[in-house]
Parts: sequence; structure tokens; C-alpha cells
Amino acid sequence: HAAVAHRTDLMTITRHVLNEQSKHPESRGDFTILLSHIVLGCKFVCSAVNKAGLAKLIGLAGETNVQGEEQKKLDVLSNEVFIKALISSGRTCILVSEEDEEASFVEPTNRGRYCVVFDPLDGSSNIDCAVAVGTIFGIYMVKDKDKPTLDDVLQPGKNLLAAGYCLYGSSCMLVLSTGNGVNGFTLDPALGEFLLTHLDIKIPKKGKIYSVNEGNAINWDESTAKCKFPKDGSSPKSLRYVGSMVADVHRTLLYGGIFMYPADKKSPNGKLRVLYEVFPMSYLMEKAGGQAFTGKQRALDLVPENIHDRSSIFLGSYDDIEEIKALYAAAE
Ligand code: AHM
Ligand code: MG
Repeated sequence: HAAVAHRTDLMTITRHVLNEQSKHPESRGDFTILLSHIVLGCKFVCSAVNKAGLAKLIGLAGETNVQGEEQKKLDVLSNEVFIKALISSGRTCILVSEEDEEASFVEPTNRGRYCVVFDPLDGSSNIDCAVAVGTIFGIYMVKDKDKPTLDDVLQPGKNLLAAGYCLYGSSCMLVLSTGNGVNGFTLDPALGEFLLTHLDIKIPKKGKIYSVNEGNAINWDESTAKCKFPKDGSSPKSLRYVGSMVADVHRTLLYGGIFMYPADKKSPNGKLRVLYEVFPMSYLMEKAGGQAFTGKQRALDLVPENIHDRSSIFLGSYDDIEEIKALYAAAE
């Protein structure tokens, strides 16, 4: 038998973040506690998504409802789990979820310094055919814990303290940046722990893939239509599109290329939401050496006016986004 190397020094996500935070002398462990509650939410969604098909067909033990009420939809359930986990962490102040029309202000007794913007279950139209979905989150710091206002979350993406996503795919992966670099953690289902598997992820400088809903092409502007053709005249990029932002962005991060949801004649602001879709993903891209552009400006410079605002977005490899910026500059 070939010798099997067993790693015995396990770098869990909690240990990793504790190490990072200990570099800041003022750190009191609050961020690590907050993150562990986000991780709990992700583990719950992972488990729920994995048995979604079964639960629907045969009704898993404990999930049959005696009143015969319809089972809660997974996105609603995931949202409740995240909201409760975040409030009970005692470290949050304002929560913005894609699922809730209004922001939630945490009661003073449970209040902490962090604001969390999130999409608990993105790409949920993919669940019924067992295709990957994800959770996306961003974290801001409140200005004054005693007087939280909506302005604390209507901040440009460049003010984020941290952002990440969890991909429920063929494996469950959490990708996180707390400001210095991007790291990836894979859930070990036996341990129930996310272990560091992708240290300091850098996006390839240039890629061969583009990812977009090409069915909208008839409504695109000329610059968007040109994105798949490299400037140097080499053959067009290959198309890959899952229709789950987390899966499409994760592939872009690891393999390089472009992910885009552009504005078009029908949707002048594209589709994706600024606070909990565009910002966290743009933040991760920049921290991994890529770029994120709206068609007009750096995505992280946007200042949202409302919590559910949308924006057009092009993000990915540094060189590829440079070419898109040049296309838009030339069209002006
Ligand atoms: P959702 O928040 O309603 O799930 O919509 C967001 C999803 C993203 O995951 C994905 O990038 C996009 O919608 C796909 O949209 P389309 O079906 O228009 O291509
Ligand atoms: Mg969404």
C-alpha cells in the first residue's frame, strides 16, 4: 500500500479567522463570533439543499407537518435560519436580506457593531433540478451602535469589512475575504467543519470563458455584444452559464474569464442586486486580483440609494475587464 498522508493540523475556518483577527490588537473576537454564526447558517442550508429532493418526495422524518400545512420553501426557511443565527450572535446591528423587503434593526439588548447584507439562497430556481445554489454575504461596521440608521448599510462596496459566499455544489465551499486576500474552505461532511483548502486565491490574469444569459442578446448594447471576442483577434471565449451567480462567479474566480449581467434595453439596471450580490462578489474579485465594472464605473464605488437596488455588472480576470472597460470607453 502506498503511504497515505493524513493531515493532522486542521486549519478550520474559525481558527483561520482567529489567526487573522489576532493581528489587530483592538480585536475582541467579535468578528470571529459573527462569522461562526454565518457558518452555522451555511451548514444548515447545505444540509437542507442536499435533502431537498427527498424531502419533497417522501417527507423526511420530522418535516411532516401535522396541520398539513405546506412545507416552507427552502429560501424562506434559509432566511429564517440566517436571521435568527445573526441576531443571536449578539454581534449584529442591521440585517439586509434579499428575502425581506425592509432592513431588520436588531433590538438594543442583542445589538453588536456589524451590519450584514446577504442573499440566503441565491439561484433558488435551480434547486428542483439539483443544480448548484449558494449564499452570498457582505459585512459592514455600523457608525454609531446606539444610533443605527439605514445609511449604515447604504455604503459603497469599498467600505465592506468582509465578504464571502458559500457554494452548495458537488462539494460545499465557503470563500471568504476579510480584507487581505481570498481564501477557500471546503466542508468536511464527517467533521462538519470548513477546512482551508484554497489558500490565497488569485484569479487568472486572463481567461477563456464568458458567462452571461445570452438569451438577452437581442437587447444588449454593442459593447456587451463584443465582450466574447478578444481584442487580439484570437478565437472567441467559451460560454459557460449555470444561472446561479455563486456557481458562475466561483468558476470565474478559479478558472478566470468574465461573468456578466449587463444592463440592456429591457433592464436598464441589469438584474443583480447591488448590496448582497454585486458588492460581495466585486469585493472578492478585487481582493483576488480581478476587477468589477458596471459599464460606467468601478462597481465598489457605487452608492446604493435603496437596499434592493440593482446594477449592471461585469466582473472577472483583470485583463478581460480592462478590455470591457475599453469597449465602453470607445462607445462614449
Ligand atoms: P435570484 O436571487 O432570484 O435567485 O436571482 C439571481 C440569479 C443569480 O444567481 C443568477 O446569476 C441570475 O439570477 C440568473 O438570471 P437569469 O435567469 O436572468 O439568467
Ligand atoms: Mg439572489
